[in-house]
Amino acid sequence: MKLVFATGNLGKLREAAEILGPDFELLTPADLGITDEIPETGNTFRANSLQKAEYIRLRTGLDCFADDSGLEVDALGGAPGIHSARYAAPGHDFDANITKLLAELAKVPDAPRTARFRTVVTLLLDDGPHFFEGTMEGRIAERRAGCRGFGYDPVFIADAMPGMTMAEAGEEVKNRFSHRGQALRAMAAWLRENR
Ligand code: ITT
Repeated sequence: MKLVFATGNLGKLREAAEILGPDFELLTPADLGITDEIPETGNTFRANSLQKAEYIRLRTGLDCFADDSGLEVDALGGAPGIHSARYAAPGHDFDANITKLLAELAKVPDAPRTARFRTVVTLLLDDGPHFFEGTMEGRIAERRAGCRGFGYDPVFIADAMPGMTMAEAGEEVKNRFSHRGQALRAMAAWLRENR
C-alpha cells in the first residue's frame, strides 16, 4: 500500500519504514516536490498531527499519515512537549536541544528524571482522519551516550531497556517498544483490517 508520510524528519522516516515493513511504500512530501515547512500551529500533539496530514492531503489528494511527537519531562512540567523539535532554537538542532534539556534539569538536581516520549499518528484517508497513539516511559540520562537514532535518543533511557540510551540500543531495538512503534503498528493493523 502506498502512503505519503507527511514528515521532513529522516529519523522518523527510517523508523517508520522499518516498523511498517515491505507491505507499505512510503513517499515523502519531498518525493512529491513539496519542500515547504509544514505548519504546526496547534496546542496538542493531536492537533499538530492532524494539521500536518491535512496539509499534505490537500496538496496531493493522496492517502497519508503524520506523526507529531515529543518528549515530556516530569521535572520540567511536561516540557519540552509539543515544542520538542524547536526547544533550544528555531530549526531542528538536536544537539542544542539536548544541551538545553540537561541544563534545565541541572537546575533541579533533586527532582526525578522521569520522562516519556509521546506520539499521535494521524492517518488521513478519503473517509477522514484516524488517530493512533503511543508512549514510551523512561528517564533522562545524566549525559549523552550513543550515536544512533535521532533527537533526544542519546539521553533517553527507556524503562523497557534499562542500562543504555536509545541511541546506544539503536532503532531496531527501539522500534519494538517505542511510542512510534506502538502507534504505527496499530495503524498498520487497522489498515489490514479495514482496507
Ligand atoms: P516533522 O514534523 O517533519 O515530522 P519534526 O522533527 O518537526 O518532524 P515534531 O514536530 O513531531 O517532528 O517534533 C518531534 C521532536 O521530538 C523531534 O524533532 C525530536 O526532537 C523529538 N522526538 C520525537 N520522537 C523522538 C524519538 O523517537 N527519539 C528522539 N527524539 C524524538
